[in-house]
Amino acid sequence: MNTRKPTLGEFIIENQASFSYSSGELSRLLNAIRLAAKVVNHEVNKAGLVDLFGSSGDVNVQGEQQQKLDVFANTTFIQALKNRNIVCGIVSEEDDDFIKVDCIDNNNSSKYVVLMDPLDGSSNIDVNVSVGTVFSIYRRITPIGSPVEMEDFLQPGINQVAAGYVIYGTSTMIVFTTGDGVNGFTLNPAIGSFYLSHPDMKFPETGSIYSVNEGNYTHFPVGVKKYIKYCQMDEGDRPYTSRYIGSLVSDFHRNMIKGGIYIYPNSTIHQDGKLRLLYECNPVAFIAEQAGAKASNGYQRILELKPKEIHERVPFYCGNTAMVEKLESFLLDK
Ligand code: AHM
Ligand code: MG
Repeated sequence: MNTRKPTLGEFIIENQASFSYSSGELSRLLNAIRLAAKVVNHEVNKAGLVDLFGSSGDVNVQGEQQQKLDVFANTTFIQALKNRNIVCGIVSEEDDDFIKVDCIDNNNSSKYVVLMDPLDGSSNIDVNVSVGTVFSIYRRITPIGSPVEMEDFLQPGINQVAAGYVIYGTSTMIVFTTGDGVNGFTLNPAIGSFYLSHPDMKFPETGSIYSVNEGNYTHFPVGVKKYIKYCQMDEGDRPYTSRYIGSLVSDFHRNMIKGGIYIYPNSTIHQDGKLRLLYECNPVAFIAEQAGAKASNGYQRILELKPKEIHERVPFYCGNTAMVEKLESFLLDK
């Protein structure tokens, strides 16, 4: 029996026929992300040695300090996508406006746009804690061959063709979905290839981890405060365990494997929540649903929200369905 695990490259080729609207372009796009992930991984791993920790001195569109690795990851992913002429537009957390990609070589025939957070959880970089890349892929709405427009990016999450994340952790993984389940690939650094290590990932039936920045507790809506107290109650399978890394990708990834809920509410300090709908919440929500879980803004399904602008923020509750629904019930019961 052949028990060798397929590489990500082999998996993409083998499954190309099952991708929606398959023409090989999505496969090439995923391959570009795979390549950029390897380059960023290499840099993340040696960051402490080559003075990449710390701030670059610039401030991004959200008014946050950009870290050197943020800038490096942003440039790397954008170049990997641009150089291969496989996307017509890109939105990045690090850039104010969307990027129009001119694909002269193939007559501007690309049909995909990519939205991404090139290095999420970057405040964790300096302290050697896991960070991630999050990406979301859509088919454009405007005609192929014309420059992309804002409407190509402001699509609800249900239109996503593929989404995923890279986690630069104790090992480096790419986890993604094309709407046909979730698969995780682990990098073998000695060989430089990603291997299918986590096929058909599913949230466990039940969860007992809640992940939230409790330092902001007093600023949370009453319903969220009540839910946190519920998690801490000594009753039935509770108290739940509290685990919070402060890196969405890492917190979500752990909860998908162990069972739990990720909570980032609106609050008196973050009126609309902190996480970005288009390139943080939507891709994670797509993966969560494909893995049998739920993602909500407290009242509505994340994937059905109609975005108004590219850097829009939204409250985010994501994880085991029963846990998310319990939290929603506390929000409704003021
Ligand atoms: P970033 O995109 O600036 O890195 O911020 C997003 C991160 C998420 O990964 C993480 O879950 C959250 O911000 C942590 O925020 P806080 O420090 O307020 O708990
Ligand atoms: Mg981010």
